[in-house]
Amino acid sequence: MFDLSSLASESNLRGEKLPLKDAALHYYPKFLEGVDATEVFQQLLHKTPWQEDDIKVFGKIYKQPRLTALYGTNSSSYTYSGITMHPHPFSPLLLKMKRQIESISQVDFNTVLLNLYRDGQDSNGWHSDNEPELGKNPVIASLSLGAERFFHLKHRTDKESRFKLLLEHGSLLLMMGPMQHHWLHMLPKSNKIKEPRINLTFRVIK
Ligand SMILES: O=C(O)CCC(=O)C(=O)O
Repeated sequence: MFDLSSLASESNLRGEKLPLKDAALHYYPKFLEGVDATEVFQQLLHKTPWQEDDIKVFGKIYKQPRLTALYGTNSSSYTYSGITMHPHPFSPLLLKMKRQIESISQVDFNTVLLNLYRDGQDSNGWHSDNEPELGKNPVIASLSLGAERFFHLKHRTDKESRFKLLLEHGSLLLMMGPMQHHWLHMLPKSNKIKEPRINLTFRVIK
């Protein structure tokens, strides 16, 4: 097991509040730095039991354009976009990251959803994390590893309010407040990206 000690340094905890109305969004570009981020990425890439699910779009069945895995501190399942996932028990590495993220967010997470975007052809369509089991105004902590990808946001009712953020290797994005109620987010395809990216979203499933 390697050491995530760089997390303790102050520079890693320096974040910025992003100027979004009807939301609280904080970005920590160097939450995991250099070697640590790369080692965590490699371990997750090779040791995670990735699953490939089918999704139904307008009555037709497609492969979901990414691989996923769910981990939980209890056995509560999580259902989104018609897919019900059953959690694996947290690994020591995921538990360590959960604790470090909790020290910033002050929220005790019980679930983490991992997404593997194998290359730029994998993506995540417009949605918000507003499933009933997440409760009102959920705090969602999103850790990015591997290839940098753009994260797009659009307000549900104010069509002028759009935002785009480059999620860097080792960065942490905290989504809080009424954000999931007012905003949709997505990760578009990109022909330029040939490398994989892993995203972890820590959540509280009630
Ligand atoms: O990959 C990302 O950064 C976004 C993931 C996401 O939106 C989700 O898992 O709900």
